[in-house]
Amino acid sequence: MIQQWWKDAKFGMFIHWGIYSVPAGEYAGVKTDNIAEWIMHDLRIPIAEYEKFAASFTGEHFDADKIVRFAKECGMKYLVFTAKHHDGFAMYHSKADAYNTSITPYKRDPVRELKNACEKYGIDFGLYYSQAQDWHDPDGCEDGENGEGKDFEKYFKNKCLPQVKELLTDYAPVKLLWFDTPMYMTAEQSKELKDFVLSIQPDCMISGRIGNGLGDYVTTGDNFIPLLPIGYSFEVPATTNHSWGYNKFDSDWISAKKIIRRLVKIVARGGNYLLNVGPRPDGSIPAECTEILKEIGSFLKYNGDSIYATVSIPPYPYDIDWGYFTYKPGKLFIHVFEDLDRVYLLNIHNKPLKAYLLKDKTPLKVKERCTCEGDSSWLIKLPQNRDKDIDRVICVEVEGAELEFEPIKR
Ligand code: FHN
Repeated sequence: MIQQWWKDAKFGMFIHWGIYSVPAGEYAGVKTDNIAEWIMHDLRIPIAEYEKFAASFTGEHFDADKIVRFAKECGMKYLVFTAKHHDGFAMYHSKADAYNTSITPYKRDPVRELKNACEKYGIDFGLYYSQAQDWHDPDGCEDGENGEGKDFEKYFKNKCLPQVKELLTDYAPVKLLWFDTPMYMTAEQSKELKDFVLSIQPDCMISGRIGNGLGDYVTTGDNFIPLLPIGYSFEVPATTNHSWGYNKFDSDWISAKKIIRRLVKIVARGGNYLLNVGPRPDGSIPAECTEILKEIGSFLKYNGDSIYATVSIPPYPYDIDWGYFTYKPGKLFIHVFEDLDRVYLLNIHNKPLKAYLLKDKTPLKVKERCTCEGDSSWLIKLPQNRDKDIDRVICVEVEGAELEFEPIKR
């Protein structure tokens, strides 16, 4: 069931870390043109060859405490870590399958360390688990294969369920299990998995990609933002460059400006933003990525009230091209992306009581007027954007618990 912590959180950190970070986008002199964590599949690396990457997975700079503290400083409220990705390698000390971090020089258990750090810093802890695709298990699914000669039930019963059980019992409480790529799973199998999770941890939330419509919320396509509020809670999993796992060739980072504006857009439409980082095999996060996250953190430090615990609102009936609205009972936040000197709005039904720039409480005046056409209007003059803010957030305290837009009159 959807939980209030997740509804309020809005912004989380996704971490894709696994032995795919060793080839980091290149194997035997060939670069992959797809996301780096898919290299085994895309370059058809034989299992025995791929297993060798474990020997170079050193993790000496992986510092769970530092990562979680950093996520908190950057305004992220929850964290989802890849406990097992499609390559089948468990990023924790699994008793159900020996193919896990204990066989690396790194040896440690990042799931345990991240869970402890999340507890320490008050970050809600979630785990990613690839429940259908497993390229290491002879019976796991693989994209593009027709499953001939495979016994999915065998993999499901012997690896997937036992590992899910371990994660939910040894690292409890897991607040969110982030399943992915359900592939050919039947409705019965998705249901069995869901019931199994809930029998161990009734409060655990389940991502949309458990398959067959059984998730607690909609997981959108990677990096895809719904155009309008969709009437369901949703989460947009998204990259900071083009890959999830570390790719040494991918330097096309998305700017903090774009990410902040995407966050606002997603939240305005009622969703959560789960933003990825992909550590190197030594556990360090590329500096370009941490710089982006820091900038987002600075924005959220002063403007977080316009993001966290906001609620879904009906779409504003006019197409405004300079920003977005977010809302929580009694407060309308107007996000201004351009250097406007005034904001002029029609058809907001609620009475404005008080207005100010959210970041420093500079008071603003809302001039109310009924237009000659009979529409209600607000005019809010803005000071110069001296700090070149990416998003100037106006908070208008309004009467009424619900935000109401008047329909466009005939
Ligand atoms: O195949 C995976 C991919 O590697 C990555 O984990 C993303 C994250 O949403 N999920 C799948 C593709 O949608």
